[in-house]
Amino acid sequence: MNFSEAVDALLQARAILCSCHQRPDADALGSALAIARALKHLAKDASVYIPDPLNPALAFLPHPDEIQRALPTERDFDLVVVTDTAARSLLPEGLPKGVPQLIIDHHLIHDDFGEIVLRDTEAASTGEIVLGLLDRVFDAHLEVRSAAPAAWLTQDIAEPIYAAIVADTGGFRYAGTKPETLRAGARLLEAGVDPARVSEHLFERWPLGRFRLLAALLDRMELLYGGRVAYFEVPRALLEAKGADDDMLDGLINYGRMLDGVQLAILLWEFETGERLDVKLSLRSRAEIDSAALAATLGGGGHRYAAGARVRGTLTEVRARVMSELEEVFR
Ligand SMILES: [Mn+2]
Repeated sequence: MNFSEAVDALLQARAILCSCHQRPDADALGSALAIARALKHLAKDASVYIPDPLNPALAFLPHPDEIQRALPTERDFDLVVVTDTAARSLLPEGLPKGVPQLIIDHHLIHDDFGEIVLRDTEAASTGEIVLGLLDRVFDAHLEVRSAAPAAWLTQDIAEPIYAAIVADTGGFRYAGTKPETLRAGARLLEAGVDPARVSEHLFERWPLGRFRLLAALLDRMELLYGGRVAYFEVPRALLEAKGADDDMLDGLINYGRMLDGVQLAILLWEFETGERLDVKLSLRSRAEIDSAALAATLGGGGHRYAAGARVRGTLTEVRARVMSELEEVFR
């Protein structure tokens, strides 16, 4: 992976807008927050722009008040940094036009978009790439200006990066967790991160609606192909009945993959887009099943063991499409 273009772009830009994909998760948001904070340490004018409502579970990350929901129209940006985003269609609304974009990402399947692309499909998280990038930015900066702070990795930069890594590796458990991942984790703890605080916020502070939703989900699980596929379907009415929202569904699909013998877990849910209901597809796999390839047949993408898509159509229509793709894989 060649960092130099990204390093140059960050060092040369004066006003930088940091953003990430719609409905940000900890990896996307943590990465964007860390970059913005680090750039401020370099006396850059850095802003974080996230127009979507924030998942309350991520509000513990440092400086949530710095996240802007609307773009200041009078500002001119030299660079837009977009983290953890594989497709142009996942970009947030309202990014400034005509400004070069630096994309930092680790997804296997992706659109070719952005003027500068820093992509490592081997990285377990975007956060890990960001840590390597910021090291190089500060190294390069030190070469030109001796007054730069030597210890750039302060606690408020380390914590969002740690949250990004922990979330995307399921707490250093998933495939993709490498020696470097754990070394990065150790370094972030040395920088002052409290690991119990981060994992408590990410994994253990469920709203009641999420518990009720999980119970309903497990109750409705269908096992297909002799128990190799766990299938979940969530109509909008179910979310509403349980007092849950889309954010609370995040990660619940993992329960399908926990069942012994399951190679692929599938979750379909009705997603409100504003003007209509679309269907979101979430996939988790193990062993020889390639989630990203399966999601790609429905216009989505992701990683080998975790992928998704957003599909236009009714739940019944999308289910039929998914079932016929499954036939190809499992028959
Ligand atoms: Mn990610």
